[in-house]
This record gives sequence, structure tokens and C-alpha cells, in this order.
Amino acid sequence: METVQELMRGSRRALARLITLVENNDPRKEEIMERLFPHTGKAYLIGITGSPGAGKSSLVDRLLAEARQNGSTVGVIAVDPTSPFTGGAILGDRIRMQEHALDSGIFIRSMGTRGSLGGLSRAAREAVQVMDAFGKDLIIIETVGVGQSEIDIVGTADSTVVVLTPAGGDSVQTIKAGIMEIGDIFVVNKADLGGSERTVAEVSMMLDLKEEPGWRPPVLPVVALRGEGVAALWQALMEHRRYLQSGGLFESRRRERAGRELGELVEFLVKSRVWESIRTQISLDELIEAIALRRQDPYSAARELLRRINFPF
Ligand SMILES: Nc1nc2c(ncn2[C@@H]2O[C@H](COP(=O)(O)OP(=O)(O)O)[C@@H](O)[C@H]2O)c(=O)[nH]1
Ligand SMILES: [Mg+2]
Repeated sequence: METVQELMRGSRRALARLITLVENNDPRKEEIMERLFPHTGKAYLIGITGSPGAGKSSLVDRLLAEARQNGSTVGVIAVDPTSPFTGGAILGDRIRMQEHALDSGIFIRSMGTRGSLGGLSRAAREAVQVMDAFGKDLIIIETVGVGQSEIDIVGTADSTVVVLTPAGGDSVQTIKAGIMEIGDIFVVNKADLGGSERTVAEVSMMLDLKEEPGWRPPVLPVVALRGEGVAALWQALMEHRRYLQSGGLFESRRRERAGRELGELVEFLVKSRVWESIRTQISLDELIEAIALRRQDPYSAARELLRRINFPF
């Protein structure tokens, strides 16, 4: 495919177009992903998650500057299904990150509800693959830490940063358990508002309760608005990266991820192909009517459908 060749030659337009194709579940997507795969696996993936308004985008904005100073090229995928803006455009992010848009070492992409068509987490993961193949050194995925799909998205990152705000806004008790578990680094943003020491202490205490050997996530006060504490966050990220790579955890995490991805893909392929096969071969109206009128139960109806398309078991 021509666009893939253009991508390999460094075309940003091709990058944008390919992400749109995967986001829209284009029929050529599988072929695209297959062709890109040999060129992936080199980028380091950083997940940033937290409640809406915690300051994730502001932090990403600052991290971009830090990463560029350190000579890394960066791709950003901002996933915000809660965004009221349609078409995947997250206006605030666009405006704030505008100055970076002129930097060819940075590529920013927002994904809204549009990507949810074929599963938001899969769309985001595929967008990561495209940026990876393009050659970005770092890929930052910003997600709102609200639902399972967001947790799934950051679950694919090598290092995950959980952004909290001082107690009052985000009391530690209300932090979702799943979120606490995925954090490799905790940021208490808006430290200028006061109360951050308490939140840092509370989160640190929670982390110490776990008594797990290995990496102890640092808890860092940050003022994203002014860039304070961002250099320390960058250092912590690089330290975590070294930690993963020196202990062999990097490979084992990626292997785990590969297994998960394979399982999800099989599930997706079976689901979409079986369903398509059923819909194109069989008119479902009668069966649905029969179930609605309680003349047939949905269990036997589902089994009957699979039999009729010769599903092998
Ligand atoms: N006081 C204060 N406000 C901040 C800070 N960081 C971000 N904000 C503000 O918090 C609001 C939400 O920030 P944003 O980055 O869009 O949060 P996101 O929804 O998590 O991406 C914006 O009005 C920011 O200006 C900070 O360090 N201190
Ligand atoms: Mg944001």
C-alpha cells in the first residue's frame, strides 16, 4: 500500500492518514497492520491517566518539552471519550499543544468517541503501532482514568503515570483500586493549590502497605501549569525504564502484552467474522421475534445460528 511506503519515508501526512484508517476500522486495516508490524517494537510507551481535569494534558505538554530537550521524538495519543467535541478533536488539547505542532519531532493525535466504533482501546493501540513504525522514540498515551477500556489502554504502556490532585478534589479513598495498581509513578499535580503534602503522604502510605518487592512507585508533587516537578518526573520515567530493562521485566511485560493482544485479536476476529457470516446468510427477524414472544429461548437460538453457518464447534 502506497501510504505505508510514504510512512516509512517519514511522511507526516501518511502518518495522519493511516491513523484515521485504523481508527475507522477500514477494510485495509489488517493488511496495513501486518505490513507495519516488522517496523514496530522500538518506541517506549508512556501512559498518563487520571480524572478529567487533573491536569494530564498540561503535564503532557510539559513532558513534550522535556523529551525534546533530551533528544527524543514523541508521538502523543490523547484519548478522551468524555470529550464533548465530536470527530475526535479535543479542542483544549489542540490549543495548548499548538506550539508543539510546528515541531516535526512531535506528532499529536486526539481520539474521541469516534474510535469507539471498533473498540477505543484497540484503536488507540493500533495508533500507537502506526506511530511506532513511523519511528517515534517515545509515545505518550493520555487517557481519562474512568472506565475499564481506559485502564486497558494504559495497560499497554511500558511506564504508567497516574495523575492525582490534592485531597478535596481527588480524595485518596475515591481513587479507583484498578488505577492504584497500574501506576508506576504517581504525580500529585496542582501542588500550588495546597494540601498536596497530605495527598503525597496518603498515597505513599497506601503504596507502602502493599509491601511488594521490586519497584516502589515514587509519588511526586508537580505544578504542571508552571512546569515545576516535571524534570523530576522525567527522571523518574527514565529510572523506571532502566529498572524494567535491567531486570528483564521489560521483555516479560511485553510478552504478557503480546499474549493479551493475541487473545483479544482472536476474540475480535471470531466475533466479527461469525457475526458477519450470520448476518449475510440468515435473516434474523423471525428468530428475534420468536425470542421476543418467548417461543424460543436465546440460548438454543444462538446455537442454531452457529450450526447454520457451519461453525465448527
Ligand atoms: N492550579 C493549577 N491548575 C492546573 C495545573 N495543571 C493544570 N491545571 C488546570 O487544570 C485544568 C485542567 O487541565 P488539563 O490539563 O486540561 O487536565 P486533563 O483533563 O487531565 O487533561 C486546566 O484549567 C489547567 O489549566 C496546576 O499545576 N495547577
Ligand atoms: Mg486532557
